[in-house]
Amino acid sequence: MTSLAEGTLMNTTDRHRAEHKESYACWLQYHKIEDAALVEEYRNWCGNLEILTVSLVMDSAQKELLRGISSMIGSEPDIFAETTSPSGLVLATMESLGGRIIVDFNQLNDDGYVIKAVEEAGQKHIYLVGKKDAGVLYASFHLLRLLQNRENIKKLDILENPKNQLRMINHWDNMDNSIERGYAGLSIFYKDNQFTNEWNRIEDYARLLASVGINGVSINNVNVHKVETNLITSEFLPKVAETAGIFRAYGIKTFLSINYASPISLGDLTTADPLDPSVREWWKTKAKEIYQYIPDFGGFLVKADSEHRPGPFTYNRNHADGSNMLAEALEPFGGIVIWRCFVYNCLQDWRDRSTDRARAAYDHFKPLDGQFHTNVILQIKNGPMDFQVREAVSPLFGAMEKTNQMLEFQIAQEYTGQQRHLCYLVPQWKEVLDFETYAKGEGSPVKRVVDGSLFNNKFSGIAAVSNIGNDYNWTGHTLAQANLYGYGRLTWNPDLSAEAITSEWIEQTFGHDEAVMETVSQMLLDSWRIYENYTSPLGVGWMVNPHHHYGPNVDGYEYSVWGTYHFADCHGIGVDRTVKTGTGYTSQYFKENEAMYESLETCPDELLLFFHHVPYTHVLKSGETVIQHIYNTHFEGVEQAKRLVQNWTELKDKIDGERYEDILKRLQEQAEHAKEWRDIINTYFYRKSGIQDELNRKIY
Ligand code: GCW
Repeated sequence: MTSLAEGTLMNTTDRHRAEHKESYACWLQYHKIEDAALVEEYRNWCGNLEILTVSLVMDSAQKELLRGISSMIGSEPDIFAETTSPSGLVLATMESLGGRIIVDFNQLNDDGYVIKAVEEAGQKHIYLVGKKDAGVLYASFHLLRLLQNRENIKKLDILENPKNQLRMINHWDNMDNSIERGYAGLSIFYKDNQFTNEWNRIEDYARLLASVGINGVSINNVNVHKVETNLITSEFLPKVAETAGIFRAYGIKTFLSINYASPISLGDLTTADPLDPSVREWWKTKAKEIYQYIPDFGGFLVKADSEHRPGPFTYNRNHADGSNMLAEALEPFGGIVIWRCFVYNCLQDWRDRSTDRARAAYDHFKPLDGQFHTNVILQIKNGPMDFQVREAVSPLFGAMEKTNQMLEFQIAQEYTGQQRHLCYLVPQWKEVLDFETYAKGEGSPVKRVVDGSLFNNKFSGIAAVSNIGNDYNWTGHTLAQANLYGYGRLTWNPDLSAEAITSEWIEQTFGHDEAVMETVSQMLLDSWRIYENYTSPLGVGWMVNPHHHYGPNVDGYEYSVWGTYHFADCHGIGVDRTVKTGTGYTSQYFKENEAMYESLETCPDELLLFFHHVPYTHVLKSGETVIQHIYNTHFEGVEQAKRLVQNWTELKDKIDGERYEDILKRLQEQAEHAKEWRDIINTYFYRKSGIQDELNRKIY
């Protein structure tokens, strides 16, 4: 019998599914195709399903194809288990394909697949073939995407391999159901320190993730508090296992964030020293227990010795000692340790110019290169600070030749408008992935470091902090769904263009109207720079209210109580991170980048204040002075935010009522809030600098 609470919760998901259909379905809309000829064509090719492999993941592929195809062409495909089907789809893995078609499996990696249309003896088959069953699932979602986008499928001949091996989402969900930096409702996993048991929502979530190729998920906050420490105990492991079971059916492995001090917190030992034999034994036993519940458990995600979290430093051990101990415990079961490099001294005194938060990750980790076990991966935030609207790319990428590395993005818009402002991050992520590190000379972009190809790593990939919650549209701002979609697609293939990902998403989400395609695409692609225009300028960062990080507050950075982190005074602004006169941070880059950032002449405008302290009258490459740039961009940003509203209203008759209104409300709020940003920032710098706006606009 389900409890009352469970019953009510189940209803929430069902209600969202039924009453908020479009909002809830995200990009898996599967709207009925109106063009009769196209329906006929698709029915000829996809009217039957022949399934040559039996597995949990194959079942998911079958379910999704049935759901999508029935809904789009209006009739349910018949299913054949034998090789007897007339025309239709054929789902097979390397093992079960037999000689049906020739596939060079050497060209496929573990999650790769082939989609091939073959017309023979009056029969039309589309083969969806994976090296393994996960590949078949990805191929199925790929085909559904093509059908949703009304593509011609007659001549399909596709070979796809994900470029990244680990394609992960990190949840910062707490068991009381709050989400650290969550902007779309409450946790979909937990409530009142228990699991919600809302399994149908988790399954829908798994579908969304698998549709864009995600294959790993960590389900609790990296800040592991008291209750969540118990996730690795028999109290909660059965529920973790149930959750993992749902994800498993979609090719997704489950990971947990752990409390480094667990042996103490769970009351078993008095130390968590990684070199203490009793601690090592404790984790080995613990790993064994976890794998009894979840045989394919992914491993641990660890935030240690950062922002007051426990870690090996307490025992005078380093990050290699700390992570290797866990790695040894997981190794016999094939698990991995993902160890975060977001380690810095949050009590740093910013008046002391010999310390610099930006330096911290590199300073801590670089000297340890070569000391980590093969099943440890270091997870590095895209920038050395913290998911700012603009910051430099972390110099750690490529700096540790003998260490597995992965990249951490944040889909949640902590510093970029918290899913109340529109800020589509794919263009920013592209810049990071394409950033040339020069680690092995030219041709060493970040994307080749984190896909493991540059240094031939055993493990590698990309992770990102989730932006979803239990809101009926999952992401608060309906257009923020595009960030989740784009993250997945880009992680699958970092070479896809932002434009291509964006159009794919719009078509699946809103349909094929040209005006919708054009307008929404422009809105999304411009939105990051618009947001940057009216917020923190030229890479200096923050300027948000302390702690919750929303809204303008120039001096608001919570960790700079001794003075401002931007070093603005009546003469100038910016952080001197040069070797010559500043914190020396630039020396952490390979020499080409060091030289570029070190010199005022070659440092790009958009990062000028990240690297240099300059007078307000310093002239940018754009020809404007720094102060005039601040005024101009802030005035312009507000106009652009207003235009977003205007552009959207022109689509009124082309979008369903709920999504139209939801998005409109957020855009209006953004336009209002942008004015507040403009006024606060412009006033601040006008007062500091005493310099008039050249165009004599009203500053305050
Ligand atoms: O960005 C900061 C956030 C913290 C977060 C931390 C981290 C989970 O403000 O909320 O804690 O980064 O990445 O560990």
